Amino acid sequence: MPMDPDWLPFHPNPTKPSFKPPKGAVDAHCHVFGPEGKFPFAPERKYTPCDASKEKLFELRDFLGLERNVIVQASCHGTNNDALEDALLSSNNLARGVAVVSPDICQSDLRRLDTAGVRAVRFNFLKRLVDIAPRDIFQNVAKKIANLGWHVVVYVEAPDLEELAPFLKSLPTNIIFDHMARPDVNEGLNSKNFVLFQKLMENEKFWCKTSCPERLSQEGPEKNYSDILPFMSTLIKNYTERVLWGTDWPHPNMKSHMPDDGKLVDIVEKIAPTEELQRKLLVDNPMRLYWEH
Ligand code: 0GY
Repeated sequence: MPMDPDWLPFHPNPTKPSFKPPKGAVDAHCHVFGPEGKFPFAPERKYTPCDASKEKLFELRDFLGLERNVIVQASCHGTNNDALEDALLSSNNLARGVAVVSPDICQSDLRRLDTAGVRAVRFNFLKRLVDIAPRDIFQNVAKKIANLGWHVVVYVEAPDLEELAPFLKSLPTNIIFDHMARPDVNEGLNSKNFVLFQKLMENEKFWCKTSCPERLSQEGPEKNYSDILPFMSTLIKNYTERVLWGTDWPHPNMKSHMPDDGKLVDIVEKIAPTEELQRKLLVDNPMRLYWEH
């Protein structure tokens, strides 16, 4: 099946970043797609991407000066984590995974994923990406994975946060928000939803990824996504111990433009202006969550 006609493939030759990430830096949000010939996309998917292989991902990691990846199961692969598992097993312990699992997954399959390097499940609340499961299904999955020491990664948009917050608080594991729960840049730092988001972040079970300027910025790459950067710096300053960063390569569903991954790395210096903040964001925090247990 060819990729969707409006699909933008990942950047063919990103710039070498001028910012040099600290030793051991982790890209804590990226994906592998296919290759479709070996790992077919899920029949229930909402989009058909281009192939984005583990080899390409690891090559980009080295080129950008990063050392590790957290690979997140994308919706186009549904609950079949074979491509993810294969990438983890060939990563030489340099990758961890976030899976999407079916509610009836058995403990032995969970243990196999754990051995491969999976440390979390993802709950996706974006209607354009998935048919959203009832809450009790998510609750049961969360219970199943809690005793493995895994956590839950949540993909939600800011307007849905208020309604979802009590449910998320009730889950038995840490919760990691993708892309800062997608704040609306036009509403500003003092908007009701971003204030609510920060209030949630006061609770130590919540973490977030200060990622995806390319999806959230209105100003775009010409202005270096500068309108979204204050959201990232605020979270990094206020919740330094519980923030992560990632490229989001290969940038699924980007329709406006394809970001230059090297330039995304250069943004780190702007949102985490000291060496200590950079080390926490890129090394200490993701290592604690994904490698050190
Ligand atoms: C992201 C963002 C998107 C897609 C997915 O699972 C996915 O398909 O996560 C998106 O379209 O916003 O984090 O990759």
